[in-house]
Amino acid sequence: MSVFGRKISGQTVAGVALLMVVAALLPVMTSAPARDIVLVTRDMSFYLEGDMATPNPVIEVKAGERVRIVLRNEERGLVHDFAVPALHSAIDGLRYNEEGDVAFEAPDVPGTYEYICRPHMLMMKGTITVRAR
Ligand SMILES: [Cu+2]
Repeated sequence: MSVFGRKISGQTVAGVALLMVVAALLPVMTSAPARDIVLVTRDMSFYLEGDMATPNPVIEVKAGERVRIVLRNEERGLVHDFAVPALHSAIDGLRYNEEGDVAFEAPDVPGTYEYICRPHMLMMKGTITVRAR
Protein backbone atom coordinates (compact mmCIF):
# COMPACT_ATOMS: atom_id res chain seq x y z
CA MET A 1 0.00 0.00 0.00
CA SER A 2 1.21 3.53 -0.75
CA VAL A 3 0.35 6.71 1.13
CA PHE A 4 1.76 10.06 0.03
CA GLY A 5 4.09 8.21 -2.26
CA ARG A 6 5.58 6.09 0.54
CA LYS A 7 5.14 2.44 0.82
CA ILE A 8 3.80 1.34 4.18
CA SER A 9 3.21 -2.18 5.36
CA GLY A 10 -0.10 -3.76 6.14
CA GLN A 11 1.10 -4.15 9.70
CA THR A 12 1.59 -0.39 10.01
CA VAL A 13 -1.88 0.22 8.61
CA ALA A 14 -3.36 -2.22 11.11
CA GLY A 15 -1.43 -0.58 13.96
CA VAL A 16 -2.58 2.89 13.01
CA ALA A 17 -6.16 1.68 12.61
CA LEU A 18 -6.06 0.13 16.10
CA LEU A 19 -4.70 3.36 17.59
CA MET A 20 -7.50 5.33 15.93
CA VAL A 21 -10.12 3.00 17.37
CA VAL A 22 -8.63 3.29 20.87
CA ALA A 23 -8.46 7.09 20.55
CA ALA A 24 -12.09 7.22 19.47
CA LEU A 25 -13.21 5.03 22.37
CA LEU A 26 -11.11 6.72 25.05
CA PRO A 27 -13.63 9.44 25.98
CA VAL A 28 -16.36 6.80 26.30
CA MET A 29 -14.21 4.52 28.43
CA THR A 30 -12.92 7.22 30.77
CA SER A 31 -15.99 9.44 31.30
CA ALA A 32 -18.16 8.96 34.37
CA PRO A 33 -21.24 6.80 34.00
CA ALA A 34 -24.45 8.68 33.37
CA ARG A 35 -26.57 9.74 36.34
CA ASP A 36 -30.07 8.30 36.17
CA ILE A 37 -33.02 10.64 36.48
CA VAL A 38 -36.25 8.66 36.74
CA LEU A 39 -39.46 10.30 35.57
CA VAL A 40 -42.96 8.87 35.58
CA THR A 41 -46.03 10.09 33.73
CA ARG A 42 -49.39 10.30 35.47
CA ASP A 43 -52.45 12.51 35.06
CA MET A 44 -51.04 14.21 31.96
CA SER A 45 -47.93 15.31 33.82
CA PHE A 46 -44.32 14.32 34.39
CA TYR A 47 -43.11 13.64 37.93
CA LEU A 48 -39.74 12.81 39.39
CA GLU A 49 -40.03 9.33 40.85
CA GLY A 50 -40.77 9.71 44.56
CA ASP A 51 -42.14 13.27 44.31
CA MET A 52 -45.73 13.11 43.15
CA ALA A 53 -46.33 16.62 44.56
CA THR A 54 -44.49 18.48 41.80
CA PRO A 55 -45.86 18.08 38.29
CA ASN A 56 -43.54 18.85 35.36
CA PRO A 57 -40.56 19.48 37.67
CA VAL A 58 -37.46 21.48 36.87
CA ILE A 59 -34.71 18.96 36.14
CA GLU A 60 -31.33 20.22 37.30
CA VAL A 61 -28.12 19.02 35.69
CA LYS A 62 -24.55 20.25 35.73
CA ALA A 63 -22.84 21.62 32.64
CA GLY A 64 -21.28 18.76 30.73
CA GLU A 65 -22.86 16.14 33.00
CA ARG A 66 -23.80 12.82 31.47
CA VAL A 67 -27.36 11.96 32.40
CA ARG A 68 -29.78 9.22 31.50
CA ILE A 69 -33.46 10.03 31.59
CA VAL A 70 -35.58 6.98 32.38
CA LEU A 71 -39.30 7.40 31.72
CA ARG A 72 -42.04 5.07 32.92
CA ASN A 73 -45.58 5.62 31.76
CA GLU A 74 -47.93 5.03 34.70
CA GLU A 75 -50.99 6.37 32.92
CA ARG A 76 -53.39 3.77 31.67
CA GLY A 77 -54.73 4.32 28.17
CA LEU A 78 -52.41 7.11 27.04
CA VAL A 79 -49.14 7.06 25.12
CA HIS A 80 -46.54 9.50 26.45
CA ASP A 81 -43.05 10.27 25.26
CA PHE A 82 -40.18 12.56 26.26
CA ALA A 83 -38.20 14.94 24.11
CA VAL A 84 -35.67 17.73 24.56
CA PRO A 85 -35.84 19.27 21.10
CA ALA A 86 -32.88 21.62 21.60
CA LEU A 87 -30.65 18.67 22.50
CA HIS A 88 -32.05 16.38 19.81
CA SER A 89 -32.79 13.80 22.50
CA ALA A 90 -36.00 11.83 22.80
CA ILE A 91 -37.68 8.70 24.11
CA ASP A 92 -40.26 7.29 21.73
CA GLY A 93 -43.89 6.88 22.74
CA LEU A 94 -44.54 4.54 25.67
CA ARG A 95 -47.76 2.74 26.48
CA TYR A 96 -49.00 2.02 29.99
CA ASN A 97 -46.33 0.38 32.14
CA GLU A 98 -43.68 0.67 29.45
CA GLU A 99 -40.28 2.16 30.21
CA GLY A 100 -37.75 3.84 27.97
CA ASP A 101 -34.58 5.83 28.37
CA VAL A 102 -32.28 8.27 26.64
CA ALA A 103 -28.78 9.34 27.61
CA PHE A 104 -27.17 12.62 26.73
CA GLU A 105 -24.45 15.00 27.80
CA ALA A 106 -25.64 18.32 29.18
CA PRO A 107 -24.37 21.35 27.27
CA ASP A 108 -21.15 22.93 28.55
CA VAL A 109 -22.78 26.30 29.09
CA PRO A 110 -25.46 27.00 31.71
CA GLY A 111 -28.94 27.59 30.36
CA THR A 112 -32.46 26.26 30.22
CA TYR A 113 -33.92 23.74 27.82
CA GLU A 114 -37.53 22.74 27.42
CA TYR A 115 -38.62 19.13 27.72
CA ILE A 116 -41.97 18.00 26.42
CA CYS A 117 -44.24 15.06 25.77
CA ARG A 118 -44.72 15.52 22.05
CA PRO A 119 -48.35 14.31 21.82
CA HIS A 120 -49.36 16.53 24.78
CA MET A 121 -46.84 19.34 24.66
CA LEU A 122 -49.32 22.03 25.68
CA MET A 123 -49.76 20.41 29.10
CA MET A 124 -46.75 18.18 29.52
CA LYS A 125 -43.71 20.40 29.42
CA GLY A 126 -41.00 21.47 31.80
CA THR A 127 -37.52 22.85 32.04
CA ILE A 128 -34.06 21.34 32.24
CA THR A 129 -31.76 23.79 33.99
CA VAL A 130 -28.06 23.41 33.21
CA ARG A 131 -26.01 24.84 36.11
CA ALA A 132 -22.36 25.82 36.05
CA ARG A 133 -20.06 23.19 37.52
CU1 LIG B 1 -48.07 12.74 26.94
